[in-house]
Amino acid sequence: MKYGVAVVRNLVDKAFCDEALGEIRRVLDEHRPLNEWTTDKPGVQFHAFYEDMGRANFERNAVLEKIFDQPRLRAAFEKLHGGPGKWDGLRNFTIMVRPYDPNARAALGDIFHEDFGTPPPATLYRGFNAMLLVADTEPFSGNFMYKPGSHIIAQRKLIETPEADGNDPAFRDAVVEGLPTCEFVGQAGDVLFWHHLLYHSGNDSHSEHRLPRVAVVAEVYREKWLTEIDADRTDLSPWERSLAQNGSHKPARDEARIEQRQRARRIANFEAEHGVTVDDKWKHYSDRVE
Ligand SMILES: O=C(O)CCC(=O)C(=O)O
Repeated sequence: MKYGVAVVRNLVDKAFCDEALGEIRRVLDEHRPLNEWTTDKPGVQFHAFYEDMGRANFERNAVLEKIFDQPRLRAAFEKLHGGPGKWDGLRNFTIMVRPYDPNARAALGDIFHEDFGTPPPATLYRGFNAMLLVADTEPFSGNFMYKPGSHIIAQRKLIETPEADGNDPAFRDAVVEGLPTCEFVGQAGDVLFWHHLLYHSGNDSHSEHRLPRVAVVAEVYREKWLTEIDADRTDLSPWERSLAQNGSHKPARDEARIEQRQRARRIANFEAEHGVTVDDKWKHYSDRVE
């Protein structure tokens, strides 16, 4: 809540991490020891798989999707969203690999961003992300870095200036100024959860033992957009509470609108390109608000 991030160690069994790593090797066609991976081969890899057809990508992966079946991780998703049935269970995720870069320095980076995509970012939105490490890392393995507390400052600034671009350098610099930089170093099975307005980045991979960062990042979203937060309620879920750090708030603009338009455009392009009809469910997926 206060930091916009939570790290839970050993949340996912090693057996699944090994299976996921094997599948990532297969997807990347990269079977050498991890410390031989470089930015040339397999290269920095961000490979998304979406059940949600509104993302205009129908690639799925049955092995990696099982991240959503890991019992303790699933229980954490439910707890953060306030109980079973609140989170919609969509299997959207991304493989994120940062292998050793011989030309980089072992250092924390200094450029951070929020992930909302098309500006302006939503002040409330519909969920958060979770990064599972499937292999051990060490400092500067190409790790996730973040500015703790940046989500609160960013939300406050967005409440004051609702049309702002969160990744505009002036906006971004004012958010992260003075905040320390933290790095997610961990072992296979460790998970980091992050708020949608947390400023973050990945460092260049240049660690002592040339260990790459190999992770699967799950989207933990709900279908319905949050349109109001009442900070006085005592039954807010931890996720909702993380959005109430600036007090009660009701955005004046329809924060789902941009996603609805993008969804319609992507699906229309996808249908034209592939000669298929996408199920109506995905066409109206972002229409639901509460
Ligand atoms: O590679 C990383 O850890 C950073 C990931 C990132 O910047 C993102 O998910 O937007």
